[in-house]
Amino acid sequence: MNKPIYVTQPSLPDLEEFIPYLQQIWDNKILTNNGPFHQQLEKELAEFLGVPYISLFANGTLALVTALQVLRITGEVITTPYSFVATTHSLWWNNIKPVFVDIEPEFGNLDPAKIEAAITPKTTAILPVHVYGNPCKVNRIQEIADIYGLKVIYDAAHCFGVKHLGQGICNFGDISILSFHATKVFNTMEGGAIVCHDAATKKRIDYLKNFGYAGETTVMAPGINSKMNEMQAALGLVQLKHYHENIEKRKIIADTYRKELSGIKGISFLPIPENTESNHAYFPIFVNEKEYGMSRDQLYEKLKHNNIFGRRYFYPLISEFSMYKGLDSAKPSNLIEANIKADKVICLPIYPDLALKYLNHIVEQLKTK
Ligand code: T4K
Repeated sequence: MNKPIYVTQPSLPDLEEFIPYLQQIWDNKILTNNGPFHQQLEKELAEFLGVPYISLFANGTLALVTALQVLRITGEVITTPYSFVATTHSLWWNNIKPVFVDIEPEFGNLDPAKIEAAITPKTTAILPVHVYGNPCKVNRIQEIADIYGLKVIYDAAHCFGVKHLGQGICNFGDISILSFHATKVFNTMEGGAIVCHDAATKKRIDYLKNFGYAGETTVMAPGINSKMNEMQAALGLVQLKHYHENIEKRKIIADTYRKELSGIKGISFLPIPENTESNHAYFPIFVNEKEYGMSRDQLYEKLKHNNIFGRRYFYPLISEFSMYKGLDSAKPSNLIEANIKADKVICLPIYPDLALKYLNHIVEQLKTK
């Protein structure tokens, strides 16, 4: 195959479908600051995701940073090392100490059984990630948070559209954040959102993303500028119309991988979580070197050599980066399961327009050594 196959490729609507929206922006000259498309997208997304309140952001990272601020989180926060760096960076930007806790082996999410041992008098919140879009053990995490009086902020960056236990996944915890980055199942090129449960919190989030302005002459906090602009919001409105067809196409690819890879010794993949409507955002496989006869990195390089650019999400662990490595909780002996997953994972290409011939090529490469 001459064409490189990347881990993902953004879905975009036909340009003709987007042009009338651009025309409207050009005509009314409202480019940002809670314009009409921004308001419309917030309304449509709240309905679509089955959540009470949503506030749009320029990206998921700024949504995370702001989520911590709106809840006035300080001190120490319990989180997972098995994620994208933005999760922990959001704590750093708020001068909060991350406390890494290991993951459970089944889905790779924060292990509730290990949370309590990491709670100290300085702990104010738990920041779990629904990694690859698979739900954390939300009820157990909430029970712990309730006992210790902690807030729960979910990094749901991978979770657009996921339903769990009969409701939108972002209904769990005190706040959830979403990412609409180009590489996500729903993209506004760059973009993100905070989901919260009450109007007062939504109002304060809206202040914080606009420099802290609470009216023309009042500034309630040193807020930042993290608003979504009208072009992004307009694209979101068009993208939403294609969401279901895109997820259907992703499901066909995920099902094919499951069927074709199930017989390969030494390659495993995650089960479909119970009570969950998945968005098939990622397709991680885990390589057992002894059984497969090739290490994860050898396979990764071999795939690259054959123009297949999978990604090792999430290797290295966040706890391995120099700014976090010195923390007590970053020691590998504290993060055994996370290290196991990080050392074995490759995320295979999955996106709606991945053609069958390319999918077959990927499967073929995995089957032949
Ligand atoms: N929390 C979690 C758990 C996250 O995973 C993320 C982001 C965040 C928070 C923060 O949300 P944002 O602030 O990003 O909204 C990518 C993304 O940049 C990042 O958004 C994402 N997680 C992370 C898991 O993946 P890279 O460095 O791997 O992206 P990149 O540019 O190498 O893209 C991967 C492949 O996708 C490329 O090889 C080709 C393809 N691609 C990418 C882009 C950007 C395209 O075809 N077109 C494109 O425009 O981080």
